[in-house]
Amino acid sequence: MSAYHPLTEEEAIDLARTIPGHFTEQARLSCREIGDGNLNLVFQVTDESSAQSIIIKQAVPYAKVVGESWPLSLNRARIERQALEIQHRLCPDLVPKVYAYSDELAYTIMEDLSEYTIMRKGLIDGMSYPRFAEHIGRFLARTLFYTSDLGMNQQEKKELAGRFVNPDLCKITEDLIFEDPYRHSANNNFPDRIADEAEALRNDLPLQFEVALLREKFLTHGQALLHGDLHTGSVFVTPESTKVIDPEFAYFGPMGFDIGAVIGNLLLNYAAQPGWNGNGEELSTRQARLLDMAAEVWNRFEAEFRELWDKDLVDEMAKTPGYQDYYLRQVLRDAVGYAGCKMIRRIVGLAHVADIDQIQDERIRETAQRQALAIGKRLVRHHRNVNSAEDLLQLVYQTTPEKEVSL
Ligand code: SR1
Ligand code: MG
Repeated sequence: MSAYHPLTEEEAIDLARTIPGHFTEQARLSCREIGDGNLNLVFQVTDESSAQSIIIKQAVPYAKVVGESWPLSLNRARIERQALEIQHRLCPDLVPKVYAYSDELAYTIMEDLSEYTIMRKGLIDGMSYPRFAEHIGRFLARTLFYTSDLGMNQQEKKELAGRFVNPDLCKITEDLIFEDPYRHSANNNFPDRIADEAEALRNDLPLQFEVALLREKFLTHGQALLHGDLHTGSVFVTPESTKVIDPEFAYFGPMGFDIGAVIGNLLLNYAAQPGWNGNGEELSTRQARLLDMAAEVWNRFEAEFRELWDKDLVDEMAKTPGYQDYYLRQVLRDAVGYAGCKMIRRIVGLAHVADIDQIQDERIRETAQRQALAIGKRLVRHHRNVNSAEDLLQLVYQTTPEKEVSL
């Protein structure tokens, strides 16, 4: 019989004491369950005198956001832990360290990041993160390159991919991102005020054609080990430092999916900013900063990825002239398409974002929802024609009438 059960706070404290080099035997430890995500329990165990703390993250056998009617495999805790270990090996300064784990109890004990802020919250508050694009560009380039057929032994890659078969979590993405928003679905969640937008999505066959192409790539294109859910709630930041957490959706998929997740979430915050700042000048500054950041994420990723390719390529055929440019152009186009899909799902699908939903004024919130949908749809529609980060920005400008520019 399985020993699995949800941990109590007392058990979490007992576990924390077993981690070597953290707490003295006399330490007075306290524990809080701080999980506010959709899927897991998160215990923070703190030594009251030294304020040292660690995190114990435990999966529950269902989607917390919905309840026990939506069962989910506990295997995702093992997948998340192994993804964290790989990502930490490739980017030690950008990923929390794993101290211990139990696959049976589906928990991972890891470094606490209590001095950091969840990026989504920081962006809502108008904070600036000048190092973020450089950090996430490096995270994306290194994790995607070194787990792809370009950067790792191709037989070993197939073995590794076998350990990251993640059907339950992929199914969430396949349904919530690539299907529900375009159908009548009990999972969907949007206010009556934008029911016209949801209806338009259901009737927009050219848009659905583009989504079908992106969905097919998500289903079949095992290009590299993805984080799988790289939104701004999966990133802890300070102005100087960045840490990527929560890779439980990890699987081998198209690189553009991770890059698009980052860009789409920056653009969701861009669309939401009028709800967080009425001051015209400050609003323009924040929005310009977000657009610069979105473009820089791609530019930093691309520059670093090209460097790794030139230095550490293992695939002889990939040295063929022109192939690197072609490959990266496809990744950019995928990223733009996935960014758009991610924006659309956060407005009409099951799981939303605080950037938009917590805007107090109903009319400003509605405008932000419509703006996010307009950007998302435009990115999806035109993703196959994009050739640069500048083209991505042009698509965003085209959804703002006074900034209309032709692509
Ligand atoms: C049922 S889980 C809903 C969403 O939360 C996660 O963060 C993923 O984005 C997922 O789609
Ligand atoms: Mg998560």
